[in-house]
Amino acid sequence: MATRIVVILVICILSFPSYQGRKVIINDIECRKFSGFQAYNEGNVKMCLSYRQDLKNYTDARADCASVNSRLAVFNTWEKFQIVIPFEDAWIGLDDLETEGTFKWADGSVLDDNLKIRIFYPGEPNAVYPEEDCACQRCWSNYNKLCDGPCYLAKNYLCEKVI
Ligand SMILES: [Ca+2]
Ligand SMILES: [Ca+2]
Repeated sequence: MATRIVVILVICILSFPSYQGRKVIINDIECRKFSGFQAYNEGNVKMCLSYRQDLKNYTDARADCASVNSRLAVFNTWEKFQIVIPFEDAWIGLDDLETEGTFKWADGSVLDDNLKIRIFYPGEPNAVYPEEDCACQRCWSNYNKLCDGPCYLAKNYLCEKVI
């Protein structure tokens, strides 16, 4: 009986795509030459990301990414968004700091309306407080998508190397 449980557990672990559902490409060398960065993929899309858990506000997170020649990560397609889904309480490169209600990615492009509906949690962005100008992934445990939240909050964040 105990053996059977162990076997089932091992099968479950081996069949899990990767750690916590994150789609890491284990053997990628292109990204790993940059300290702290790993390759992730979804379909034909590959992204080079660093998940930083040292809790910074949005401005400081953005500056930290820039200090290693990267940017807050841009998930501007549905495929790319699949990559960010498992990450928790993390700033990404999306905000409406410039014009309230117009979300822009860290590459300067405006968030597509159709994508906006799909990547924000239902009812978000809601600008409950005037300072809710920054997009955060899984800001609350039951939220598996983006919310707009106050940019001064200290959170994890995702940097992206454009390669
Ligand atoms: Ca806002
Ligand atoms: Ca909100």
